[in-house]
This record gives sequence, structure tokens and C-alpha cells, in this order.
Amino acid sequence: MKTDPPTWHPDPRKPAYAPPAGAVDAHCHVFGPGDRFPYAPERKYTPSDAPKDMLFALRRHLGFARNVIVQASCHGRDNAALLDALRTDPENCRGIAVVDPDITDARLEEMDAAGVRGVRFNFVRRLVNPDPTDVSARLAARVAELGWHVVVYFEAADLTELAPFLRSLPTDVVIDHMGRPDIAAGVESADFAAFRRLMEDEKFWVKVGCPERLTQAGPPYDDVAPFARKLVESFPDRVLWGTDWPHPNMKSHQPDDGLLVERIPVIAPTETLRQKLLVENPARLYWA
Ligand code: 0GY
Repeated sequence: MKTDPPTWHPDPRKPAYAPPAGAVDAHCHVFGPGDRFPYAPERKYTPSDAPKDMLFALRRHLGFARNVIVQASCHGRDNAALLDALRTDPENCRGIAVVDPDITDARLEEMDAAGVRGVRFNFVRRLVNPDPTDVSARLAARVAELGWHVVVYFEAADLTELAPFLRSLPTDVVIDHMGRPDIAAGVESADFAAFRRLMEDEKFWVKVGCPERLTQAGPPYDDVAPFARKLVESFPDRVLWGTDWPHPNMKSHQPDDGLLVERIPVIAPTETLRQKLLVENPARLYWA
């Protein structure tokens, strides 16, 4: 499979907005390097290598202190690159893994010791062939015993069908990319209202980043900001923010991570909201 050109900005600006001490980039990935950590045979894209050293350099450049690294579909269920990154900086990194439903308890405990705090269920069919929900539910019951949570990635069109499963999970549930709302439909759309109704259940958390993937207008992503701001103001104690670096599979443009950080005060307009979004909420979920 042909390697995609780099999806990340080669020279992100130093953001004019400085995040508070202890700020967490709660959604980012590591890719390879492929010669040491091969990409999964079943992958739907082959990224350019974006290894841990690049991620940690970006974190320093952006003024962040910690990372939550999420297993991306291009690495399938082999979490070796993720675990290697976590073990390089165990104080400041936590991870979300994608695992085989029949993984052993010993292996889960090993991952826990390395800093994994959850499993990701990906329902986006252009990226994976999702497991049946009863299989995922059994895995969720097992990881609940470790105090882990579940991260879910799905398209807005699938929310109605998935909602009963999501509500039934015995763990906290973190939703990637605001549930991928249809930006053109507007912040008052029935679908986004349904998403906010789901969020009223206190088990749900939501990541309010990723405007670059949802936008129709392009940078600086003014069309996406009202969605994120609405969630931050409605659920201030259950929102997280991440760069989504290295922006897997992005085709329209290479987002400037400095710009993404500069947008934080637009979606979280007070210092109190930003402290919760960037520091307190991720600390509670990942470092307690
Ligand atoms: C993201 C989004 C994407 C990719 C993945 O696991 C992945 O490959 O999550 C996407 O293509 O929307 O969260 O990074």
C-alpha cells in the first residue's frame, strides 16, 4: 500500500495563547516508525511515520505538559508503538488501546502498568470493520474491573443505532470528535440536540477538538467553533481537548497545530472553563 504524504504541518506556529500549567493534549497518536512498529496488514491507510519523539517535541512547542495517546486504526490491535511511547515518559503519558476481545487478563494488566486507561471502539467503517456490539460489551465489562473507560469513535448518522449500546456500557464513555456533527446543519440541528441529550447522562465525556476534520469553511474553523463552545459551556466538567496530531488520513489540508491551540479561548471563553478543559478534567480521568 502506498505511503500517504505527511498529514501534519511541517512548521506549526508558536501559539499566541499559552495553555495553563499541566495542560493535557488528550487526543493524539504515534505512527511507527514502520520499520520498528509495522503497520497493520488490515489498515485502510498507510501514514508517513510520526513517531514519539516528534509528538513530544510538538508538545513542548505548543506549551502542553502531558499526552493521552490513542491507538489509531493503521496500527490495528498491535499496541507496541503506543506502549513504547508511554514507557518513554510514564509520568506524563496515558494511553487508549485497541485490543483483541480475547486478550488475556495478564496482557491487560501489563498495559495498565504502562499507563493504558481505556480501550477504543471504532465504528467508522471507512477505517475498520467494527466488532459486534455484544463482543465489545463483554470487553468493556472486563476493562471496567481495571477502572478503565471506553473511547468511542462514530459518525453522527450512527448515533441513534449505537445509543442503547453506549448507554449500557458499565464504564465512563469518551466520545471522539464531538460525535462528528454535520456542521452545515448548524448548532441548533435536531441531530446535535440528540447528541447533547446523550451527554446529559454523566457517564459520557466528549472531546471538543478536531475542527480541521469537521470544517467546511477551512481554517480558522469558525464554522466548527459554535459546536465545541456549546459543549464546553453545557458540560464543563466532562470535556477534553486534543490536537489529533498527526492528523491521520487528513486529505484537505495540513492543520497548523499552533492555530488549533489558539482556537481554545474561542471555544472555552473563560479561564475557569479552560482550566477544566485542559487540566482538571483530563487529570481526573487519566491521572487520578
Ligand atoms: C482520528 C481520526 C481518524 C482516524 C483514526 O484510528 C484512526 O485511524 O482515528 C479519521 O480518519 O477520522 O481520531 O484520528
